[in-house]
Amino acid sequence: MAENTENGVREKEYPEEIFFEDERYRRLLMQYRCAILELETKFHVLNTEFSLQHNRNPIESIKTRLKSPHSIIEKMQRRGWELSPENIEKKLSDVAGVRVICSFQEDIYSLARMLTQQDDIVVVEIKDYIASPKPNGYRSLHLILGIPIFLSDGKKHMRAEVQFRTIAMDFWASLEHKLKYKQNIEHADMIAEELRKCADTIGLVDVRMQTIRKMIDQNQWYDPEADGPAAAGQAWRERRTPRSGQEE
Ligand code: 0O2
Repeated sequence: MAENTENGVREKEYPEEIFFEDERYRRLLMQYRCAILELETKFHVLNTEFSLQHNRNPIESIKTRLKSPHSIIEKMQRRGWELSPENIEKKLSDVAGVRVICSFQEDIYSLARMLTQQDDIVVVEIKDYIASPKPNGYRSLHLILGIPIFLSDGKKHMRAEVQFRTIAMDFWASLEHKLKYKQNIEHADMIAEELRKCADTIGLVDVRMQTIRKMIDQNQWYDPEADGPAAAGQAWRERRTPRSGQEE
């Protein structure tokens, strides 16, 4: 879009406006909003049923976000993709995002399994950064899903990203996010290394806390030092369904 200035006409882009002015972009964002609503409802239903069966809530909190027009444009430009509603749908998996925070890793996998077994959900991709943390220590289970939304003119599948984290992993990720986006930070390498060490500690503590909960639930003593916290973690990983195991 051209902008008039005292010096004449200067070219200035206002690409974000297209998301508010162009009906096709407005409709697309509305559809992603609907996908978020569908997912949120599914998680509330799962949480309600689980809490009746197990007498506790697996979900501590749910955060949702629709990627901003600015971030959509920035990502499309960065990847060299032409901006169009069709391309956004085809190329981006994270316009609709839902983050589910749980107390225990085991609950993350239970919820992921219960969700992905629903027959209207399409599993596009699973990235298990809990089993295989990123080199910086980042831990989280990411699912890219196709979610049906039901509109006046029919059904449509929208892609959405679900991130599952424990409370501790979420705490870590929010601090690490600050490091990533803060400019000119001194001792960045040393801070990154300290963060990575904290991520490892958090991973171990998450598993130990889970073992303690099991001891309380089952009224049984299990010596964490005997097999180590890693063994406790391994046990629940092996119990995972073939479906999620195969897709990693
Ligand atoms: P925001 O603002 O949270 O949306 P892609 O999604 O294809 O661009 P990638 O790396 O293949 O890239 O996807 P991945 O690994 O699934 O990560 C996507 C999102 O996970 C990120 O979205 C973050 O939310 C989160 N994430 C991934 N790695 C890290 C990490 O090392 N630290 C933190 N704090 N978060 C991470 P965005 O788009 O970066 O940001």
